[in-house]
Amino acid sequence: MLQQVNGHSSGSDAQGRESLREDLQEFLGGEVPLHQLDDLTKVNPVTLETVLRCLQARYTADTFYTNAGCTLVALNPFKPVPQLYSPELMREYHAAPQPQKLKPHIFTVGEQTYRNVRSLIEPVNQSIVVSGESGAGKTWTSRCLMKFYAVVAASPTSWESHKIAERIEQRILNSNPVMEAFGNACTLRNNNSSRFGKFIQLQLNSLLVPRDHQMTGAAIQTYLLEKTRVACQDSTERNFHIFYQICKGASADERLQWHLPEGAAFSWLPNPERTLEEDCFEVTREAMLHLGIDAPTQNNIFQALAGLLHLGNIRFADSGDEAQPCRPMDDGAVRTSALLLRLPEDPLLETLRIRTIRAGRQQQVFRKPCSQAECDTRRDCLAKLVYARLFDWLVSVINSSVCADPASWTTFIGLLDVYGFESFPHNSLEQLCINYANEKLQQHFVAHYLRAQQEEYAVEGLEWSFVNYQDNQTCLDLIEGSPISICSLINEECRLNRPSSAAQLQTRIESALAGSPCLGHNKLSPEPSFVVLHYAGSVRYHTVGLVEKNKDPIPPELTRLLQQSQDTLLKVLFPADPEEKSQEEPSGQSRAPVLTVVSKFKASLEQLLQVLQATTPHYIRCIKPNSQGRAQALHREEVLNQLEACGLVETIHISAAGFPIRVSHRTFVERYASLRRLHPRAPPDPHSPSPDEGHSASVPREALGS
Ligand code: AD9
Ligand code: MG
Repeated sequence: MLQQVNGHSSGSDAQGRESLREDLQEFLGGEVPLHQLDDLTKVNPVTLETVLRCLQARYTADTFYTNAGCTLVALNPFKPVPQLYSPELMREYHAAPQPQKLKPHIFTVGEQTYRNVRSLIEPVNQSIVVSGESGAGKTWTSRCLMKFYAVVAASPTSWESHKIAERIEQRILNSNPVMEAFGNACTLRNNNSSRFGKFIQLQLNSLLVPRDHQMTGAAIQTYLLEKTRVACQDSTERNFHIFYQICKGASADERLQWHLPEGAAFSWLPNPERTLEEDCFEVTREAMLHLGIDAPTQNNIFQALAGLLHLGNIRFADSGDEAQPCRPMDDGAVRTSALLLRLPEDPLLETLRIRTIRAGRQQQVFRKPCSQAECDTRRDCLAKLVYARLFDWLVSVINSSVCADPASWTTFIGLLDVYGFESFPHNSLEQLCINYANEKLQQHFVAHYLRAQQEEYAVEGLEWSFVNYQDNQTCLDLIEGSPISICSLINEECRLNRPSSAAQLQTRIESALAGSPCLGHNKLSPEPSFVVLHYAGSVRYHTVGLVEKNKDPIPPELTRLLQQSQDTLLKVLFPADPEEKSQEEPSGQSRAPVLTVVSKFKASLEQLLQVLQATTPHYIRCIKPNSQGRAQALHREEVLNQLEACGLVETIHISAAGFPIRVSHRTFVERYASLRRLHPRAPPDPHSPSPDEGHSASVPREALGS
């Protein structure tokens, strides 16, 4: 008999006895202690208050997962609970005849999706949408699920040997530390906050061993990295982890080579004294190595990153004469960054300080010295450009290392882990995009589950009293709708390319969208801003710099400069232009940006949703018990807000009253037609309607037993 783990009895016999005891207790009218209620559909009555009390009782009893009908609620323990994620427990869920009868766990969801893709009845690609606000535990959850599949979907002989780094499962797992080092950072909400969205398709193959799918590869798609963080961090936050890792973990030789002496101060490296678990350079290096990024290439990457840190130390002073370029305040920083990025020093300085413009009929070239602020912007832009290309390149290298040949996989399980809803004292385009993505996912849930299920019952003529839910379509209309929305107004400002102040943008948004109930009132803010009432709370977005960020202009001289680098990595990231196009910036106002940040983001979200819609979705709702990240502390108000925002009570109502199993009529007939031979058909009831092809066979919860 295996150990008792956090209320997880390990044998299915024990589980069965427990469940029988609960049923008996219920039947006899006895109260089941709240912390033992595994499914929130059993809470009576289902209200925000009772659901919260149940979750609170379970949290106090160190029980972190609870079913809520079609979703799983995951409370963040904010402390290590290793026994909850052990390979033994993974195998127990995998081997259980009915994993849903075991204690609620992310492994139940993992196992269910795994069984669904193997199903002979209706094998469909699956997806697991992990949602929740920043710091709620999404990345942790998807990491654990990946480990789960690496264990259960590995080839049977490899269970003992799955530590071998060359194994595909291990390589897929290695993508996590690398992507988190380069794409995560410490924010006010989470020490390891994802600053990019990720959708990973775990590719499975049933060709080798039918009905026993094995993981043969993975494909990773990322969404909008918050690249501004490279050059601009809030004083209480940090840059991407990798910068701290190289500064803290470099060897003495590397320090010399990368010009990173112990204790060196970098303006783009705030709060270096904070030591986080994520500052582990060795883990990143090791994982990169296993993904095929060899030591010289790694060295190249880290040297370029050190170059960016020195670039950030370049400060400019106004020359006092408009015709003269600004002066660098520290020649050393220019020299070192040029050295590390293997760029020619003078052209680097010139590119940062002087704009070249082609204008007039003859397309004459003008050289215009930049103001101090413009020099800073160009310096920041250079760093963002390098970092974003490096990140994309890393993702493509990882993909080429883990992606399976199309012929070697048949189905996939998709794991979605995007940046969670966030609201800071200062919010800009990054938060608008992040919260927009969360609205889209909430809408996917609402459309897929809350609305579609009820509409289907109505079509099928089932007795059903409609459950009201909060539809966030109005908020999405405000953000992305047509013809006028926040996105369209910001895009229009970019297209018109006219000088307009932050205050004007605020006025335009507030007057053009005044009718939307999701646009809040902006009375108290001294700074130009607008307020959006999101499903998860209201957020004030500051309009200063919003249009410029959306344009994300890259002066062509910067790209040209980087193409001159002698560095092997930068040569790959910035290959020389085959056809030397216009070398200079076109005369200022004439050219509008082709695609704005918001437009690109919107298109990538649409694509993601199309993929999700073609799968059977499963939902895990991560809940953050308190905003300080403390163990054993559940703050009622904070949790209530999250429960309310995600419509959990409505979900429970619909799940409790609804039908847990739905199979299309055609599949049902195909699957069970043979039973007719055993039970000859009864004469048809003249009063009952004949089943239609397109209809589904729904099985009531009571008919399924417990
Ligand atoms: V963000 O939207 O990327 O800012 P996430 O991804 O929702 O956010 P994350 O998974 O990073 O949050 O979790 C935040 C922290 O909570 C982790 O760094 C862990 O310290 C902690 N955590 C989360 N889940 C667990 C868990 N199941 N067990 C222990 C956990 N600690
Ligand atoms: Mg995350």
